[in-house]
Amino acid sequence: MAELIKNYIAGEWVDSASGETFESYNPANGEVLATAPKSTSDDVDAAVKAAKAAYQQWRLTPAPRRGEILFRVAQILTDRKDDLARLMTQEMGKIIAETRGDVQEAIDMAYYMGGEGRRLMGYTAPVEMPNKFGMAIRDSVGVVGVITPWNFPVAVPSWKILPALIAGNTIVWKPGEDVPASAAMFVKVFIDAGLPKGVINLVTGAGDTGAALVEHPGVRIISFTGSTETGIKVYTKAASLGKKVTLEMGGKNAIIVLDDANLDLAVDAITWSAYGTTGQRCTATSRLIVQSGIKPKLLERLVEKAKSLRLGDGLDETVDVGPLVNQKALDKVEHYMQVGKDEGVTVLCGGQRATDVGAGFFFQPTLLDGVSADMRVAQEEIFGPVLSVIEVESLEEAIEVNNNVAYGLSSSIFTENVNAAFKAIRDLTTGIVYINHGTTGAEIQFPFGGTRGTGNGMREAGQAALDSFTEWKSVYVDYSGQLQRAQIDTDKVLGEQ
Ligand code: UN1
Repeated sequence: MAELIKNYIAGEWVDSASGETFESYNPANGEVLATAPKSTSDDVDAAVKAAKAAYQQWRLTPAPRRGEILFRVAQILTDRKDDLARLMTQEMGKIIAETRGDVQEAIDMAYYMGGEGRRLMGYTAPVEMPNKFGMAIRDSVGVVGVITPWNFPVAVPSWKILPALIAGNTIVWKPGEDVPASAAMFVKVFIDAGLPKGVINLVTGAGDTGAALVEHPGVRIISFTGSTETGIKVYTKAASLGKKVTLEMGGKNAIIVLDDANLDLAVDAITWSAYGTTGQRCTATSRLIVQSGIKPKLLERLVEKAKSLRLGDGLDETVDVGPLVNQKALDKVEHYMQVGKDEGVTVLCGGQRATDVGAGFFFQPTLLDGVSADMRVAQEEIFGPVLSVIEVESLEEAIEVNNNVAYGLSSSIFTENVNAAFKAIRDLTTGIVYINHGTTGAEIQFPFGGTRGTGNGMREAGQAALDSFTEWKSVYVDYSGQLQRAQIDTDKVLGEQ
């Protein structure tokens, strides 16, 4: 029977004021999994009020105490990892090994940010006047609006919620509409870890619920992960209201393979970066930029590997690739197959819906050859198991092709030549660069995010995450007990030296 999900506002599980609901489905078989509130601007308003009320106490809770709650979040997530992973696989389709990894990222982030409770480093610097002390400290901001997608139902929200909490902010979270049950189970972890009422609030719904959050005057920061199209709308609206925004949006990530690459390593990395999570990661590899000498051998191995992948329900531990998330995602991938054919590409394998694995939204792992760098299949985000092969002659050409897209999240190069590797590190213009590793698998202690259409210059994870959720407060303490005015104000030093 479908689970009944509720919003979580001011420490209570509640229905939408409108009483309206929507359903989430298992993309592997079409079964209804959960019914959740279709939240209105009234629900968002109630959640923001609760978060505002809770903020006054939470910001004054010593950060090490806040950190202890985050450590408990990590422990409870560890205990519930498998239950949560199973629910996530049922709700959005990726295989159980990947949903376990998704929860593990949240565990890692909870420990990392819990530790920040005893750091949250600011700095001191010398000041111009005698008997005066200066320091810069990180301050909390207020209510943070968190808007997240369905492809990482726990990891991506954790990258936003955990640093926001350790910094002393409170949260209103609107999760992806495909994953309300996973979101509710994640919120339960915070409740059981002892987070005070109102510090985290959940409102489920679709785009209009997110829009109400962006527009609400009580929300000071918006942290958004999703499509570039929606992200830019969020940015525009939030900017007009003077809000701080962190955006993580699309990708068109490439792996470059030079002639001297280790073929076995490259084949494995390309397969999992392109077809893992059914290609539905913002870090997924969707372009293979390959030097002509190694191309025939590499493609032969990749086709063999792609054909050997087992599609099916992600709860089956022997399955390699789950379904796409919903009908819309399937329609988009099918549309791009037509675009590719019209552009004259050759389908080396896959290219269509997989109908032999039940009624789910399965699509065959697909390899497209004969792609030129400016074709739409090489430029636009498809968000499915589709890899476009672009042939190049040199490292320089490979780097130019890599950089010449509207996105800039992740890139990778396979080479045994240290000079080529370091030139790539210098010249690839993405936020993340891998050497002899696929484009996925970022760790939480380093900044995560991208250039160009992928982001707005902010980063998640690592120390950089704190910049999204804090404001700097510069503090000057004059302990001279004397009349003295700063040089900058008067252009001459007054008072006793
Ligand atoms: C995403 O696709 O939105 O680097 C996040 C990775 C994962 C996170 C991906 N750690 O692939």
